[in-house]
Amino acid sequence: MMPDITPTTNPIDASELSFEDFKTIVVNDYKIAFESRQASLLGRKEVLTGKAKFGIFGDGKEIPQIAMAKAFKNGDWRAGYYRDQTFAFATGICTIKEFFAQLYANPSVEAEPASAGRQMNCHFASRSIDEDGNWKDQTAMKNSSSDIAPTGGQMARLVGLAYASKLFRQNPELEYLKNFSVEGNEVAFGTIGNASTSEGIFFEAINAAGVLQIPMAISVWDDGYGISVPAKFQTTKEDISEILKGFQRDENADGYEIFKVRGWDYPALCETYQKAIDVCRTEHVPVMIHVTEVTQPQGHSTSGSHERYKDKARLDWEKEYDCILQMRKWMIESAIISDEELLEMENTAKKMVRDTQKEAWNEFLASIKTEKDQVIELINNVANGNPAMTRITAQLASTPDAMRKEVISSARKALRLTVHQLSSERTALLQWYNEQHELNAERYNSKLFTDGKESPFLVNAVDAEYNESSKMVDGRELLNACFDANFGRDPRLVAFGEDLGAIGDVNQGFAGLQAKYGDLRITDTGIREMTIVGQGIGLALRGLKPIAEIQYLDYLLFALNVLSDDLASLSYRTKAGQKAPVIIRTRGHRLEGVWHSGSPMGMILGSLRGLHICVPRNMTQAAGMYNTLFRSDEPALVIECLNGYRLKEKLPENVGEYTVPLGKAEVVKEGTDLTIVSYGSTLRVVEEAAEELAQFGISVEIIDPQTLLPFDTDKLCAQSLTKTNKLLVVDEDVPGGGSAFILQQVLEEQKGYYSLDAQPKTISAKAHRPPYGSDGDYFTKPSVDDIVETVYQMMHEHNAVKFPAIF
Ligand SMILES: Cc1ncc(C[n+]2csc(CCOP(=O)(O)OP(=O)(O)O)c2C)c(N)n1
Ligand SMILES: [Mg+2]
Repeated sequence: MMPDITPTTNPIDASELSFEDFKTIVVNDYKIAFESRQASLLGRKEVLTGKAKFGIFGDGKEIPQIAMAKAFKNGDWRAGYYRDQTFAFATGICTIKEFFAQLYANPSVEAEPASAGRQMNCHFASRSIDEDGNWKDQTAMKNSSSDIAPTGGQMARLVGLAYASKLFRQNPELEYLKNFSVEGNEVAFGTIGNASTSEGIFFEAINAAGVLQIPMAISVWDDGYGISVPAKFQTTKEDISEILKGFQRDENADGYEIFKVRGWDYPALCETYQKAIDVCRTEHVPVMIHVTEVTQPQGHSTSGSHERYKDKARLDWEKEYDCILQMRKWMIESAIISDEELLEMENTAKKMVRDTQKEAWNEFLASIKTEKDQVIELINNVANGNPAMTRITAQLASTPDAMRKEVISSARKALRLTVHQLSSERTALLQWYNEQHELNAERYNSKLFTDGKESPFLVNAVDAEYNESSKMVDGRELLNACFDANFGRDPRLVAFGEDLGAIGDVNQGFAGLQAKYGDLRITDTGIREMTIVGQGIGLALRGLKPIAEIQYLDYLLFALNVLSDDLASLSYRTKAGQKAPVIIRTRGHRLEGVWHSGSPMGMILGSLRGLHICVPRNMTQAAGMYNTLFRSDEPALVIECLNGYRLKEKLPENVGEYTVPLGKAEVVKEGTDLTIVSYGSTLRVVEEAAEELAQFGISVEIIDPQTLLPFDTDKLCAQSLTKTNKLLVVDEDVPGGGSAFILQQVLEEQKGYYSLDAQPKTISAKAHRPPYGSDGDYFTKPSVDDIVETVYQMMHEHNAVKFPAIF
């Protein structure tokens, strides 16, 4: 076995170093950079020869990243992008072998800890939880949040990672959380490409961090391009630090420290990073390091060549100002090392990287090779001279680097061809296939959620308790009491959002709680939905329990990218190596107008797999869901009913304790003729309709799934259909939105189709958003009239004598 150790970099403190020590550190830095370049060159070859599907590399950014790594300490965090391989090598966050394992999509967590082969290459992540979902000691690690491909997407999370340090430093109640922080001294390092600073999320995050005054250090790797598009189309004045000068702090106002340094100047880079990170860490001032004159020797990615869009002068300049070449020149000119010594070192490094690459490839192939040998033998045993079968094994045997897909597909084809054959050999093949199916589901499809010891499904079920003196209160007061009890119980809970702090949110759910728990725990934010969610993700990654509030469900769209790309995919894309138990609190469904009345459940169901989606019909159910979520570690979206805050509900005596379990539907009203499935604000409308229907002698059963993800895990809906044989789904999304999902769940997943004796129906809102005013609502959203008439019509079709047509 090759030792897979890439030596990490060390800080340079000139006052304490002998020349020999200095030389050792500098030469080692060069070596890391050189090895990283070799990995990039070889990585590209691996893609071009077909061993990997796609490659994007960190060539041209090596030296700035060495300098950044020197300032990066245990406990610090990174939120960066696909160019950061040298930083990852220099900090030990990734080894060269792991880099190749990811390039090949090795699905083993041991071989590829960042994503278990799920992410494209150069998408880095440290593993911050163990197999049971327990936190590791982050203060003893170099931490990297898991990268995502959408450019700029790391910025929202970066704000939260930095904001956590502020809370740890300023809130003494958090001192007991020893595994996450040492007095809030941790810096959150961000990296972004120059072109990606054109994204709105970048500007939102920069402003937020300036307002919050948090230890966020953002480096811009500026190579003058975003793929083929040069700076003049990307950035005003073609210079991001120039245009951000207004953020520079001065004696009158807080702001940023902004630095500009050339990407090929090793001594200047080391000095700049030391200075910048020092201010950031000690004073909690955000800093920006604009690293200019950066190159991209191999072009953007393996998808094309940069000769297409860079002119000769630019290409020549990039050759000359290659940062590795410049550092080499500087070392020789400064008499740090001789050309001969360097050549020898470079040759050793080249060989080391090549050997490591081969080893990673062989390890990747080894487990597939075993499966391939097994399947060939098993199929040959079944073949019994059948030429179609022997063709399958011959073809597989002659594919030396067969992928798992080819192995498994061969088994499936063979099973299809022998479907009429009853033999122990076929049974053996089938058994092998079934075992592999399980293994592959674990490899490629598992861990949408953490599924650890703090899973919401393991939270004890506690019923709401009432006594004779239990009061009737406004829904918002019930929620307020729930938040109060939980904030008193768990100092990790924080809540923030627009108007959430001083006035306690627009509907008063947090009224009075800032005064009680302080403005570090109950906090107003700017109007910035993406970074409100990012703030939640970063805090949750660092062990806190954030409630990130989106003021209205309609404005979830402004944060949907962060929710979908980052939060929802986090557990899956790290194969449960990281978790971010953020609770997104919002309010929606019918109220007034084109906005403030939305119920885009189809959008949510389609984009947020990886979150639990809670749709409580009232505040009692909402509080019970919060009580479950506050005691568990998976992310969720809770949509309160906008029109429910002033309705009276009975206040449970154990308002901070009772739980509503996720995935448990409730039969809200029993009935015999027809099953109505509904949730959220339409549920009350359905209940009213049921009363009128009773006057016609129609008995409906009403089921509230309570959470859409997961959906009715006990299959109460299908059970109800065995009695009523008729299904109506009512919600206020567009036609074919949330209601289509419910139909799929009840008819297909729960096999409810089996019990139907009438066409299943849905009532939803119209395809457009509702006009303002009560009439707009009536003619757009499902009304009592709509529900009564639809149910009646379904009964009419069943028995026209008893239920003659109304119209
Ligand atoms: C949101 C989004 N839009 C577009 C892309 C496609 N894309 C990938 S990289 C890239 C260019 C990024 O340029 P820059 O930020 O300067 O980084 P560089 O690759 O130059 O280091 C683009 C457009 C993407 N990944 N995400
Ligand atoms: Mg660029």
